[in-house]
Amino acid sequence: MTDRRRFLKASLLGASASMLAWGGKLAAGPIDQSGKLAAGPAPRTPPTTTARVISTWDFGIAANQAAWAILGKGGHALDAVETGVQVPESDLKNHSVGRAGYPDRDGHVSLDASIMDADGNCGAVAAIEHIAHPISVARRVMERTPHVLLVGEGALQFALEQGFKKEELLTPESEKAWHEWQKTAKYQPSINSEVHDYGKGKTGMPGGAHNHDTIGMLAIDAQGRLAGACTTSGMAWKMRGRVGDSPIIGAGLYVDGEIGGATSTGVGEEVIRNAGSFLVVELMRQGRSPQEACKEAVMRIVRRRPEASKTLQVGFLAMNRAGEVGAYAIQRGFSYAVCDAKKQDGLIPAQSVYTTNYS
Ligand code: SD4
Repeated sequence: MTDRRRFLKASLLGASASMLAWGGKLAAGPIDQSGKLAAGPAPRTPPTTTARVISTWDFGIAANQAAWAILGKGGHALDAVETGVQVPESDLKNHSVGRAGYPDRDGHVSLDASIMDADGNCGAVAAIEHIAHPISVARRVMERTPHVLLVGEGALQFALEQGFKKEELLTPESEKAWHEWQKTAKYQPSINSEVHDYGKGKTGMPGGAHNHDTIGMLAIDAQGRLAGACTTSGMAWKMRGRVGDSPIIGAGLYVDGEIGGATSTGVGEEVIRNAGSFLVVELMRQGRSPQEACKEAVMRIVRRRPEASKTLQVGFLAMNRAGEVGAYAIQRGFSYAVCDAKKQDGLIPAQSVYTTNYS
């Protein structure tokens, strides 16, 4: 018997032995005997109709309250998340989302955003400039084009065709910070781990703000519908054309109506490498709680790059369709805001791998 035939025989024997151990039945194919699509694995959590919205960081509190104005009246989760994340997009004190975001290394404010509903509908824009609410352009991509993601010039062209206004998003304060940064021109994402301290200078950033932080929001409405949104100006002083995790469906945001949703913040390259939000949702599908799923997704990043992960931040936030919430980060200090009928201004510190910061 040749080596190859011996190998094939051994593999077949191995396969039938494991089938016997399993019960000897073949898994159902995608099409059942009646010609219908066979169902996927059963969701493990029953759906809730208790409306709830959660989002990343302390600026999520105000964003959640805007979303709650819709959810609390029985509105749609998709409308809630779009409206909610528009709050930090408009906030001039927030230098990591929307207008007044810190620019790239060449001085351009370039924004990333994505939105997704429970049925797998999604839309995103990446590296879009001059549009104050990229989340709304992302929704238009979802609803009015056959595409999922538009980038750069094409995204701007589409936004203008849709009636969005072309604006200067670089504020004098952000421009000043950029000039300050140019003195050293060193690209070094800070570990965004403290409560936002706009203007207090704690982080050593010009103006005192972090040089990145994204709002990721997940909502469930009174009809049990899930939706998510994510929007950011990305990493301050990034290379022109750099796109982070936030507009990448499966990285910065993922929603599956049968299971739940997840979103992320932190160094987007690490999230993309690990298809982070998709991973969190898939782990929930396998039966993990949102908390366990976020922790495991964080640990994948840490295990892959143990040394590098000591000096970077990634945080995941998730909610399953039962409305259970979980979060986990590499570094101490990631917080998330929770809002429902009982309490509209909850802010919860997330657990983390490291309890002291390495920066
Ligand atoms: C990015 N994930 O562009 C975003 C930035 C961020 O906390 O969330 N920082 O990589």
